[in-house]
Amino acid sequence: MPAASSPELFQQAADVLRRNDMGGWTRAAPDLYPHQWSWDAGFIAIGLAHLDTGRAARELLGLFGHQWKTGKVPHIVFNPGAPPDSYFPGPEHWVSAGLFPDAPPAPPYTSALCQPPTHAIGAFRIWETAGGDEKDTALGFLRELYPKLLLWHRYLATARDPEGSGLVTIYHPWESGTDNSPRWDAPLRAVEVGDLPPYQRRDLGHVDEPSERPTDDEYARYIWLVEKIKDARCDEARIYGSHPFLVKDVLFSSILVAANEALLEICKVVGAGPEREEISAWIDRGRNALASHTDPETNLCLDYDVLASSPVRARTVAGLAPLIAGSLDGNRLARTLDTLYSEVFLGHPRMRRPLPPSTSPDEPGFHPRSYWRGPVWPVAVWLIWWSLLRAGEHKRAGNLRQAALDEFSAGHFAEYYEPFTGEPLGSDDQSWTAAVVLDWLARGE
Ligand code: 9WN
Repeated sequence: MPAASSPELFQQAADVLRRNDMGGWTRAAPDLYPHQWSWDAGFIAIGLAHLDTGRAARELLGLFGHQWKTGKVPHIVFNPGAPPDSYFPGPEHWVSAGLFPDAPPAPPYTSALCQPPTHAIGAFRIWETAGGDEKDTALGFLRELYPKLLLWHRYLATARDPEGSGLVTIYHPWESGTDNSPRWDAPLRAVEVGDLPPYQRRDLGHVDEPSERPTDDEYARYIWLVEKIKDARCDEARIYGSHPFLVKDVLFSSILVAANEALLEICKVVGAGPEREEISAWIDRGRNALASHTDPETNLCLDYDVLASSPVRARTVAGLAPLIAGSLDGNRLARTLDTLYSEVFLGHPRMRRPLPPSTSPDEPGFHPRSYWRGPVWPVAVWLIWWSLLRAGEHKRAGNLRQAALDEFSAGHFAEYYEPFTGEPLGSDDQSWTAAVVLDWLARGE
């Protein structure tokens, strides 16, 4: 397909979101992902904000309607209308309300995991984007969502960080959103898989080649971890005491810092006061922790395997977490930018365009077609672009945006792209890809 002009591309992206609109919420993709995913919804709201403030607001309010008693926002809200064999593990596998005392009591069911908290970022963008008559709608929305966002962030700062370290602990690679990244290879290898009920993967039916998706061995571990969480009835303390996968995720944690900054902005808009100190303390703690988990040799921020008591050495886009968390001093910003533009990432000689690959091509676990092991993910590019803007790096941000639009303008709105050839991979018409393209086009910088 030839590259579309900006107005055409805007229209095509808007059409993807309309086609994926299931009536007030957006499926992540037409076939592969027929449900609502949590961190996707944050990005989708950013795209929808350019089309319809009220609809963008509903995307997040709807998701938060399924928030657990603990404050957790579930990683998937299952679409009761999706065919039972369309996604695995589906609602019948999780049976959340029956098993988990903290889950919402009635269907639609949810998974028991969570994902990075993009929601406050999306919510504040809805406010920033709304103009004229829509400002009142946006204000009403922020007032309604704010207490739910606060509970969600408090859950992450406490249940998911009982050590008060400033870093969020994940229980499953799916919680990171970067499922089969080499970041998880070592901690997953240490998981001993026991007897599993028979299951059939559904994802492989929706891609051209199995190598674009995680392997069967990874899936067995994913499903085993789900079983362990079900055994613990998703009781956070029990999980912390017995679960075979507990990792401090620096990318998740950096998104939480950025989301807490957005939450402080929302506090100002809605006139909330007393919690501001608490939120500011979370931000400081998060930034300090990310600084102390940055490897001086590679200048990459490293996840921390709680059970092995060791950093996880993998060169992935997550290593740039401190840039996403923001407020780096001049020296650290310069070093982080050097890393981003070095041959390890954007400047790698084989990269088709200067875009950050999910995993460095120099990393032994790199695979150019396999999901989070190398392909370029538009949403990860958006996060880096947005972080550059927040850091005042407007020229770099502009160049990145242009490279992204050049790469993603052929109308596929693919889930991810081969880094050396630009071939679209995974699902087409992925909602969050359309959403970030809309944002790039609408922002124009
Ligand atoms: C598991 C929906 C989700 C994204 C994740 C991406 C992929 C699911 C899967 O799709 O994960 O949650 O079945 O592979 O890795 O980031 O939220 O788009």
